[in-house]
Amino acid sequence: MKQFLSVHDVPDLPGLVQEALWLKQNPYADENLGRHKTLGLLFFNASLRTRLSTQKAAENLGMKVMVMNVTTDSWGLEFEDGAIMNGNKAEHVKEAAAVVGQYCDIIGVRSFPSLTDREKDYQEQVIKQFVKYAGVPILSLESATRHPLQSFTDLITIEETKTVARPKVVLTWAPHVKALPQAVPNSFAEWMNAADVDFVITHPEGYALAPEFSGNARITHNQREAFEGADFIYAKNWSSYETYGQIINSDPAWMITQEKMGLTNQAKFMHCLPVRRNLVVEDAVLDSANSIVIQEAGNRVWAAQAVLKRMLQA
Ligand code: SN0
Repeated sequence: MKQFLSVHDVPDLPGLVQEALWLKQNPYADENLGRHKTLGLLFFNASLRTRLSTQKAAENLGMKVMVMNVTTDSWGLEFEDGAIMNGNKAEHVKEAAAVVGQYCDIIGVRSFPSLTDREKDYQEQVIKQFVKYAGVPILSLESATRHPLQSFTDLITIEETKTVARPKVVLTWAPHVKALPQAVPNSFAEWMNAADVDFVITHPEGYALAPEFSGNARITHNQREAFEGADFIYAKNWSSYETYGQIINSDPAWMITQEKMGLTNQAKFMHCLPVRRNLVVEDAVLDSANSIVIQEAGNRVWAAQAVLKRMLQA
C-alpha cells in the first residue's frame, strides 16, 4: 500500500481485515519489519486513541516514532499556493512536508476541516499537500472528510463480534453541543458500503451526508424504525453537510437510550470516542454489557498495525 487516505487505497479489504485479526493474536510476528524505519505523526488537532494506538502499532513493527503537535510546537504553516507570506504563517507546507519527509519513511497527518468552506474541506487541501510534497507515503490520522483508521477498526470490531453472517449495521446521528466534522460518519459509511453488511443510516432532516459517502445505504429520518432488528448501533454526531458546518438540530430525542436499544436485536453499541455521556448516549447504554466501545478502541492498534505493515511491505 503506497498511502492510506481512504478505503479506496485498500486493494483487498477482506484480506486486510483478516491481517488485523491475525496481528491481534501475533502482535510481535513482524517486529523486525520496521527496523531502521521512522514514522512521523503530525497532529494539527487533539488526539488520544489515534496517537497512542498508532505509536504502539509502529513499535510492535520495530519502527521508531516521532510525534509532533504541529499547531502548538511548530511554525504556523501556509497552505495557499502563491501566498505572500507577510502574515503570521512562517513556513509553507512545500518546505515543511518535504523536510519531515527527509526524516521519516512514513508520515501520519491529522487535520480537521475548517467547517466554514465546504469546497476547500472536501478537496482535502491539507493532507493532499502532504502527499504532494512529502516525498514519502502518507497515512491519514483523520483528515477533513475521512477517518479511515477508525472505520477500518470499526469493520474489524464488527467482524469479530457479529453473531449473524450479514449483520444489520445502523449509523445514527446523535445530538451534540459543538459543530463536529462529517469525517467519522462519511468514512464509516464508505467502509460499510464496501463490506458485506446490511447498512442503514438514520439522521434528522438536513443532516444528509455527501452522496459520494452515503452511496447505496438505506436512509431514514425515523430513528426507531432504523433500530428495529439492528445488530450494531453506531452513534455519532456530525454537523450539517447541506447547511455546511452548522448545527441545525440538537433535539435530545435523538440521544441513544436503553429504551431504544430494546428495539434492536440485542445490538452492540459502538462509538469512535470521545463520547459525551447523557448527551450523545445515556450512561445505561455505555455502561451495559452490550457496549463494545473499549474493545473497539483497543482494536485501533491492530488496524494501524495491519496498515503500517502493508505500507512497509510496499
Ligand atoms: C472528533 C470528530 O471528528 O467528531 C474526533 C473523533 C475521533 N470529535 C470531537 O472533536 C469531539 C469534541 C467534543 O468536544 O466532544
